[in-house]
Formats: sequence, C-alpha cells, structure tokens
Amino acid sequence: MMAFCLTLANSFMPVAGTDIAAEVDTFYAFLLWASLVSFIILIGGMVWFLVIYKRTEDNQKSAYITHNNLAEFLWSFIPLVILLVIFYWGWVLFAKLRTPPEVVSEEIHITAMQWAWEYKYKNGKTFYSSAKDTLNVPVGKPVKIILTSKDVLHSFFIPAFRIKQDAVPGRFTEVWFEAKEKGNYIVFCTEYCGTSHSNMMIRVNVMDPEEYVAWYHSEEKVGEQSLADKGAKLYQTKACNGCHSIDGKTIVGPTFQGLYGKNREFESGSSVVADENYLKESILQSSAKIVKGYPAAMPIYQGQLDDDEIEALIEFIKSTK
Ligand code: HEC
Ligand SMILES: [Cu+2]
Repeated sequence: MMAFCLTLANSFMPVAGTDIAAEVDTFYAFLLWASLVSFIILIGGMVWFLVIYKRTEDNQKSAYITHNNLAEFLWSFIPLVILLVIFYWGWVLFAKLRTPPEVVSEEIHITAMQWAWEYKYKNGKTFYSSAKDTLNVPVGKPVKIILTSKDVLHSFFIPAFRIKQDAVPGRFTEVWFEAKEKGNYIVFCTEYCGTSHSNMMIRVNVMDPEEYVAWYHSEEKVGEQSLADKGAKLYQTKACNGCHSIDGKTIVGPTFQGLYGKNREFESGSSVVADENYLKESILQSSAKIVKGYPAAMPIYQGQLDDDEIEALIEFIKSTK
C-alpha cells in the first residue's frame, strides 16, 4: 500500500539519480497525499454540509451554536502537528542537500555566463558548454561544484539529482551531489538570463571512476597548468609572498598554511570561517575585515586581478595544508 502510494505520487518525477533524490521524492509523495486527504476532508465536508443542511422551508432557522472547544482544538492541533512534521522533515533534507561531505572526490569550478557554462577542473582542464561538451563526473563519489557568474544571475539545476543553486556574479556559491548510476543527465539554467537562455541546457555525464580518471588525466581540454600551480605563480608575480608565507611563519600578514576552512577572528570582534567568499573578499578588499593581531597593511587588489586569477589564488591557498 505504502509502496503503491509512493510509486503513484512519484510517477511524474524525473529519474532519481542520487540517494537524496529518492528521499526528496518520498517527502513530496507525503506532501501530495497529505494535500489530497486535506482537500477531500475540506471540500468533501463542505459539499456534504451543503446537501444535508440545505434549507427546506423559507422560515427555517439555523441552530444557534457559539463555539465548540473540542472541535476547535482538534482542527488547530492536528494541522499544527502535521505542519511541524513537514517543517522538520524538510529541514533535515535541506541540510543534507546543502552540506557537502568533509572530503569530496572532485571540486569543479563552474562559471555561468550569457549563454554558456565554463567548467574548470582542479588540474586546469577548462572548457565551455557551448561546444556541446558534457560535464564529466565519476559515479558514486561526492562532487562539489563551486559556482559563480560573469554577468547576470544564472541557476544550476540538475532535476535528476534534485539540486538547484543560483550562480551569482561577484560571489561563490556551492552545491554537491553523489550520482548513483552512470549515464547522461540534463542540466538546466533555471534563472531566465536573456535571449539564448535555453542554450544553457547541458548534460552531466556520470562515468565509471576508472574511465573518469583516464579522461581527467588525458590530453583532452588540458589546461596549461593546474589552478593551484597558476595560483602559486601569481603568489610570486603579484608579490603576495612578500607578506604571506606558506610554511606557517608570520611575515607581515598571516600565513596561508592551513588557512582554508579555519575560523578567522577580526579586529572588529566578529569572526567567519575562511571559505571561498572570504578569501576572495580578503584578496580584493583586505580592509573589509582586518585579521586580529595584524596591521591593515595589505594593498587593495580590486581591479588588478581578474576572476580567473582570483580563482587560481584561492585554489593555491586551499592547497597549502
Ligand atoms: C604589504 C603586505 C601584503 C601583501 C603584498 C599582500 N598581503 Fe594579504 N594581508 C596582509 C596583511 C597585513 C593581512 C592581515 C590584515 C588584513 O586582514 O587585512 C593580510 C590578509 C590577507 C588574507 C586574509 C588572511 C587570513 O589569515 O584570514 C588573505 C587571504 C590575503 N591577505 C591574501 C593576499 C594575496 C592573495 C596577496 C597577493 C595578491 C596578498 N595578500 C598580498 C598583507 C599583505
Ligand atoms: Cu543562464
């Protein structure tokens, strides 16, 4: 019975390509059935009352009832419990969808633009979706996508994985998934972004892990260098190394070693965890947050580094463990 209700409610859903997708579907099935039952009780009850309490004579009076404590309690309390269940269930699922595992197998930078996606792998492999290339990922491994946009709002949506995340200009957002089965799945841009918005429909190709590794190390779309290596070069050419070490020593500024993911305290008394957005802000406008115990001595790099360079510097900082 349960299984039948679930299958029926999910019959119009796209394939469930991840374990979480199946959980999301169960949740939706519950919502759907709960709505159906409520609908029948409410509308059915209304129609029934219309029939049985229909006035039969002109001077018929309705009964004088002021209130009914038990009925009022029940019609408030039962829906409250149901809504709390929906809230809690949705919350747990949402947290799962939003929180990537501590260790992910792949991290892919994706930059949205009018009207293509640019994929950039850690080893520097870079290509555009407009060339009809698939986004290759391994099966059964957690994959994290770090999103940003060059121009307007876009949104990265893989219906089969039940994940959706906006790509916002000037900011990094992230999303993750672990595909269950090999195959091709559709990716949509799901934020209307101009005339060729529909060209942003691409495919994610879930591959055998060995096949994926072979492709990853193949010559195809190979970048000149890995993102971290590119960042290491910038670290020298942009003179970051004059003030930041990568071996734990303090020069003028704090060391980059182990910085990513660390809790940072500021002169203002606030604190944040050093993620991509924090690193980007620190590089472009270091004065926005002054690290506690350090002078506000870092030059402003806004306008002197392009987005690709910042991405490379961030990957470099992440690689100094
Ligand atoms: C003249 C010295 C100087 C140079 C050059 C410099 N920085 Fe800094 N940087 C600092 C100081 C001092 C701080 C700490 C005070 C602050 O937060 O502004 C800092 C803070 C940072 C932080 C935050 C660190 C943390 O521990 O939270 C990052 C990230 C950073 N710098 C990156 C860079 C990068 C990348 C470059 C090169 C493009 C660079 N810096 C060049 C002096 C410098
Ligand atoms: Cu778009």
